[in-house]
Amino acid sequence: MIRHIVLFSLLALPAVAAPDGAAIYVDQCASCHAETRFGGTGPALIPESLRQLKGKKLEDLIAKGRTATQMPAFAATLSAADIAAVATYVVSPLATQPVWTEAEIAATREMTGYHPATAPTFTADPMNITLVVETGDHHVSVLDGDSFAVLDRFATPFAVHGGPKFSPDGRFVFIMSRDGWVQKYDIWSLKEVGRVRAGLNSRNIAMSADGKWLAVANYLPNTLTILSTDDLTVKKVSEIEGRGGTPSRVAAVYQAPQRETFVLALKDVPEIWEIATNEDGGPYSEGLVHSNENGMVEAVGIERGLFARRRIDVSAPLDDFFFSPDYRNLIGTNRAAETGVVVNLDVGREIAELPLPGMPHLGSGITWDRGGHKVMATPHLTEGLLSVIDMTDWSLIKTIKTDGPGFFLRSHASTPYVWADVFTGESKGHIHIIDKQTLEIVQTLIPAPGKTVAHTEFTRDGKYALVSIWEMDGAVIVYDAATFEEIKRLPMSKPAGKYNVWNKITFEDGTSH
Ligand code: DHE
Repeated sequence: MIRHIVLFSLLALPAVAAPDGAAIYVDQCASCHAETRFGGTGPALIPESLRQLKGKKLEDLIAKGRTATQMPAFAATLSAADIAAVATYVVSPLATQPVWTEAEIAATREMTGYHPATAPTFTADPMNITLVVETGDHHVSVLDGDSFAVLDRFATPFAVHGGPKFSPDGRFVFIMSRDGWVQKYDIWSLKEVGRVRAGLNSRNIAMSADGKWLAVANYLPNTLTILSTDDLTVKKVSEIEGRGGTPSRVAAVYQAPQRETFVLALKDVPEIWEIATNEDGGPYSEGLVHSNENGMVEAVGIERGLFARRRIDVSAPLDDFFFSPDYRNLIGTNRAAETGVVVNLDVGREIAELPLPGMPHLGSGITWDRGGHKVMATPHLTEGLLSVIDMTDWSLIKTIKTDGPGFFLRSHASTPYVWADVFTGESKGHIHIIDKQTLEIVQTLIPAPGKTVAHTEFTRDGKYALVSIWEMDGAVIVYDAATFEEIKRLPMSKPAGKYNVWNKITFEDGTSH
């Protein structure tokens, strides 16, 4: 009897409705992140942008806010259930592919109207400027590469990713955020020129060899945006579809300078595209080539002129790649697979396979000369090893065991060493210094035990190596590149990548793309 009464009273209780994440979002979040979730003054809140930030981690961030940003703490305003509901809502996929055409992109373009200087406004060597991307509070510091003085520190869009790209004369730099914003900055004037949102979720950018065009590889929508580097206006937005009409994300785009093309890997279809950036239609003066099922090279679907496209079929979609220094061969990996492939861009087909287990991070691969051969090395994201490959016969020369999985490699023509970081695992923060000829680790630096220490860049002359303590209260450590002696620490907010103007514009041996 009592049981029936209890059951009856429970049934009689008014049902408590589960919190509506979408409604809470509109009420509390949309003013900064936009009703569309594409972002406004705050970043986009879509799964593509949030990546691994979900569940408890995301709920904590909503409850406590994010330091050094405008993101407030919601613990006092929203219940734990409300926070969980809104966290679930923002990681849910968008119902339809978003529209982000030329018109939408053009509407975001903001030029500062600054007055460009006619000569550098500083006495430092403009070719030895190093930019430090500080991801802690979304700024870039402009360093004098000789004195290491900070000449300027400017705000960037939220979450910059990948290497900034410099104009061929080193004066301007273009920076991209994961939310698809592209910012142009004038190094001589130490002033922002403007910005535009070229995509909603973007991978990286590439500059054409003549410096006129900037390609933006997008995941969302499935497009490649081409901007004029002069004034950031949109020149072209290409929908990316494989031969069969399957839409695809662009995994990455790079400039192939000798070929005067952009080369892009498609994430969802087994194709590489090469896009001409000169008026004659790129390196196809002999006609467009393509290898058919029988391995025969044939001319097909000839497109000519600026932005003419060539499709190259590969055996599986590639999500990371690298080039030989002459840009004739592309070395690519599908991270899910255990192998890499070499695609010869001249004949337009795969010519070799490489043994590359452990998620190689080819985007940060580098090359150097060893015993008369060009070799390339790549770190692996899931295993403590570096693969060194002979680029003449594509054989694996050595697998160097490291203290843990690494992310970045750097060297310089005038140093005998490669600097490799350990990014994750128990030994994170170790920096290995590897002899380029013996391929042995000659020293391991542990500058900040227990902290993330990663990414090296050299000064123009290769005399100093700059390494990041990748923490909110981090620093850039300047080392003597010959003695490994620490020269100084420059306090920075989670410094990530560092980019020296000279090393980047001359494609210095030892730097990645
Ligand atoms: Fe990167 C470069 C892809 C995660 C920091 N990263 C690149 C490039 C690619 C790439 C294709 C080369 C672009 C260029 O410079 O033009 N990165 C990827 C991934 O696929 C991956 C593993 C997962 C993802 O979600 O994107 C990934 N990358 C990260 C990070 O988690 C890092 C450590 C922190 C962050 O900013 O997100 C990170 N990636 C970097 C940096 C570079 C980079 C600093 C530029 C390196 C350079 O020296 O040029």
